[in-house]
Amino acid sequence: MRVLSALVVAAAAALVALPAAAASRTVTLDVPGMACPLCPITVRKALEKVPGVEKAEVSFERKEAIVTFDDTKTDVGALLDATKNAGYPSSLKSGPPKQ
Ligand SMILES: [Cu+2]
Repeated sequence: MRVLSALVVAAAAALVALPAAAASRTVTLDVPGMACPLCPITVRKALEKVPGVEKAEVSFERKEAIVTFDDTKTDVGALLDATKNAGYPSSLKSGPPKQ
């Protein structure tokens, strides 16, 4: 049974290592509700809290958020929920179409 558990451990380690090779995806979200230069900080923090988000850049001037994420860990819906829950409803502006 020792050999078997070693195999299980190896398989689990391979699964953990796998997401590193996943494709990241970048989308732009329209965030029209940002009213002052501090709003983007709240939006960015909310997006960065979503597991799988690698980078979030939020522009107050352009009222948009550019988010790079691992699409095996999260999706656009989760990003939209995150900004909405932070008080800033958003919509998908550009990026590859939803699957
Ligand atoms: Cu503000």
